Amino acid sequence: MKRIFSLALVSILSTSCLAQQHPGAEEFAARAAEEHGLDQEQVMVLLHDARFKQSIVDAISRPAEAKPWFEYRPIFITDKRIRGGVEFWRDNAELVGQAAEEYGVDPQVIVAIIGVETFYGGNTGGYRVLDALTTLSFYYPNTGNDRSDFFSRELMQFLLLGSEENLPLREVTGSYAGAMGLGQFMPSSYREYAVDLDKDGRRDLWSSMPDIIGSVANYLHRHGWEPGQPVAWSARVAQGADMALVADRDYKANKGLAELAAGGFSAADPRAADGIPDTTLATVARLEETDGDKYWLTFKNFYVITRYNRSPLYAMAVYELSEAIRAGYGE
Ligand SMILES: [Ca+2]
Repeated sequence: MKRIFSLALVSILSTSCLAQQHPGAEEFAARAAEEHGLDQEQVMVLLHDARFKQSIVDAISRPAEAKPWFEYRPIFITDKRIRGGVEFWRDNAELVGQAAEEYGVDPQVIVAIIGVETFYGGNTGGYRVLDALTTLSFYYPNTGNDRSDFFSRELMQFLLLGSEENLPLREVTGSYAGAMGLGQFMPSSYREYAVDLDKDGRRDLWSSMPDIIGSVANYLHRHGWEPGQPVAWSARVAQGADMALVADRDYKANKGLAELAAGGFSAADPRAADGIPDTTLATVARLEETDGDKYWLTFKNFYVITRYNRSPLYAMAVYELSEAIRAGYGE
């Protein structure tokens, strides 16, 4: 009886000691073992090496996407980023062309995503991914939108990715949210969508340009990109337009252009609609300019960009940058 009691006591002490390290870490490690067959002890040892970072908590508390469009746009649509995109495309013309062809994606959009995400590799993030995902799994700040479950799942995916890709989990760096490489793939996306385009047996999103470009193209392809189809049109809004047609959180293109026109939203430049059937599906996005709201008809391709990042500001920045790069490249 005495022995059982003391064993139980030791167990409680060790649990509370580890729990102080990272609250929930032990339960997480148990789940890693139970659901994914990972070694529970090894997971605990790894999590012991993870550091809580206040700077990560601060960063997730003030995302760029909380800004209005007129403040968000100038961060990404700059001459420097447009020129950088044209240069990146020229430097990697063959690969970009090959990936666009192979995955059925418009080349300028592949380039623009890498431009918005990391300035063509100039800034892939200096946080240890292990610290980022641990901090956001176990210490998610009270922002009214608790995403700790999401990050906890990504932390699990990160561990699985480590064994699959032979990644040094204590060294890999990325964004404050744990996104990795030139295309800023979260671990789950890395596992699901990254490709080994140079066929060297590894998916390397930091230093293999074929893998990087191919993976972004594959991501767009797998989410339903329609090559050569429209992304977004500036909209003309009729008097008394039906504001219930304006999308809020979900930008799925789910109404025909004719139906949207009947509701008061049509292409500001009618030439944009040349050759596009009025049954083509779209929705309406609203973006805040300095002089008031501006409306856009957005298509399936716009929705696909929101699969990369949910924010319509992000999707519009990628689209505008892609068009400017295309003009600069002379396509
Ligand atoms: Ca490779």
